Amino acid sequence: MLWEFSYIPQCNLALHNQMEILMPKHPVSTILSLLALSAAPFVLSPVPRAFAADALSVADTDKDGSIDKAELDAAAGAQFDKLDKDKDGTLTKAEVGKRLSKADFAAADTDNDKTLSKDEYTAAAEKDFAAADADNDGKVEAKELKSKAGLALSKLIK
Ligand SMILES: [Ca+2]
Ligand SMILES: [Ca+2]
Ligand SMILES: [Ca+2]
Ligand SMILES: [Ca+2]
Repeated sequence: MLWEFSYIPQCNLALHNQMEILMPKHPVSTILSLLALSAAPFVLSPVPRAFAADALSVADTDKDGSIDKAELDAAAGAQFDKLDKDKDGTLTKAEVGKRLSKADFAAADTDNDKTLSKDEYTAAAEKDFAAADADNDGKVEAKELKSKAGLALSKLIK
């Protein structure tokens, strides 16, 4: 049985769909061990929600259930420092990884030097923040974090 799932790390969309059909037929323990084997948590659907919840728990320092502008800037700055592995004060595309698409990285790189300064990184997070703040109250709450812009924001602050 196991060999059928040995391709999970390279899982494509078709295989993913196929797996969702197959999985309920297997006992939970089997599914869990397969998940551990796969080492590819992004393949499974609950992840975006977890991402949003994590972003809130990381950024919401006053624990009021939402991220305000000050919390955003602090979280984006902290995340920038964490991502800046070589500590040169800028982020290359490699350091940013998949948190920004190529196009979004280029859009954030306003001085076009192929790296993001902390200001550029924070500005990109603020742009996502404004887009995610659907009710325009200056705060992004859990529900707003689950939107497309909210998920983009989550990737930049956690
Ligand atoms: Ca807060
Ligand atoms: Ca760097
Ligand atoms: Ca730049
Ligand atoms: Ca809001």
